[in-house]
Amino acid sequence: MPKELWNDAAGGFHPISASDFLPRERLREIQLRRLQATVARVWDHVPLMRQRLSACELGRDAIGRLADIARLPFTVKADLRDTYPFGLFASPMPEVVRLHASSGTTGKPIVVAYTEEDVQVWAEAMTRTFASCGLHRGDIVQNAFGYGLFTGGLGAHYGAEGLGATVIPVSGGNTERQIMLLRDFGATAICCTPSFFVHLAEKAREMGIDLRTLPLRVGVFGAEPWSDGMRERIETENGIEAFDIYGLSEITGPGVAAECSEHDGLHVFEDHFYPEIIDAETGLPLPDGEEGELVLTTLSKRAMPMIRYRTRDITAILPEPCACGRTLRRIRRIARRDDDMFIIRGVNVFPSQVESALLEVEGTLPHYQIVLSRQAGLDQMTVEVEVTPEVFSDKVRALEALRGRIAHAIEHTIGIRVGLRLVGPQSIPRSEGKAKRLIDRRHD
Ligand code: DLL
Repeated sequence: MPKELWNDAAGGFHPISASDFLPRERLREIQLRRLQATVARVWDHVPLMRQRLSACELGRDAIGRLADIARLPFTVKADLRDTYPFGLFASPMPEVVRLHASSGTTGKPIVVAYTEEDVQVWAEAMTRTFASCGLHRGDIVQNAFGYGLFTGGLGAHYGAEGLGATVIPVSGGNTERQIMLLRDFGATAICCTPSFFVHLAEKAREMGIDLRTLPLRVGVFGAEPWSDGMRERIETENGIEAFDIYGLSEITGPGVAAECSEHDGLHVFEDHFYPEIIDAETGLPLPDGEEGELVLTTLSKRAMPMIRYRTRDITAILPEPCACGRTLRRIRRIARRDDDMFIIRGVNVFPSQVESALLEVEGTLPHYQIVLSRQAGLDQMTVEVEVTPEVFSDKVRALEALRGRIAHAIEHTIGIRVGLRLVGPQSIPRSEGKAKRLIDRRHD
């Protein structure tokens, strides 16, 4: 096993991580056994799923081999809303020890449930996540993911505890206090959304604190898309190594997939979550390497198993073995969701494309918003982007030159000209959790 995978400060290997290195054949046996049990469980306990399986002429024993998964019906977010709050539970309420909920953007929240075993599996997946990010016993982890109905806070909490690290359960928000704690408690790792970290780092600079001089060495970021350009800025400006972690409430919360030290895709914890990529239009499975919608099936969940859940996150499975030695397959970083896309003058645009373009240009800050509006029946897109204080106080000519460079970068990336508004530092609202990049005023 490569040296960097020994996760104990004393040079030991965290035993939980052994599941990351199983021979593929052994892993597939585990997956098959667990998938069969999961299908039997929903057949026995979830009326909607039984109905769906029957409608596809499938039964309790639908799975003979792993490939049979492609015959199972999909589950979508609307199924969770339609059965709100507890309609998809496969465990009786006395066995449910935890509920979480995700608010989403519209309407009722979706509710997810855990048995005691589910919480244990979640903790294990998050422990493996942190191990994969190079953390170990002896690390001090400032957990700035929100604690509460959001799964980020508690999920990360279990992971750090599982490793035997020291957790600072500060939760989200309260930026100045976060900075004081970072400095005074000497955190070696922080976890939060990438946008919140950018905000925190900026505030620290304002307070005259250079994060590079603190013991902080690792950032574990997730819960929203962030580009490679954003990663580069975060790493170089703050002297940390940034890792991407992925997950969603419906499947468990964070802990579905995580980067390793190679930073080349995220390993899916495939012994608990089965990934497939489908063509979002036809619903047909796509071969490894091709980009499409990620579909996940839980293999160990008891309280609320998910069969072929359509995440709407767009990625591809990277089948090649990873240099880190983990046998778990990887997914490419998730830059976008298919419901993030908007169409402007007939062109499909994702906020992440705008982010990548902006961050190529020197003088911009990683704070931006895309505003869609309608004027005289025509859709308009304006990108508001903050520029550094130096540029902002510069002469009009310098600002105009910068505007030209940004406009060119965006046009080059998305193929159309858009409105641009260069704004001074601090003009764009900061988020304490997931950043809101898109403001759609077309139907106001
Ligand atoms: O965001 C769980 C989480 C917490 C993941 C902390 C990572 C860290 P939800 O609120 O249910 O759960 O949102 C899930 O967020 O379908 C993706 O669209 C997006 N997302 C999560 N992680 C990433 C990531 C949590 N690393 C939704 N990159 C998912 C891009 C991400 N998008």
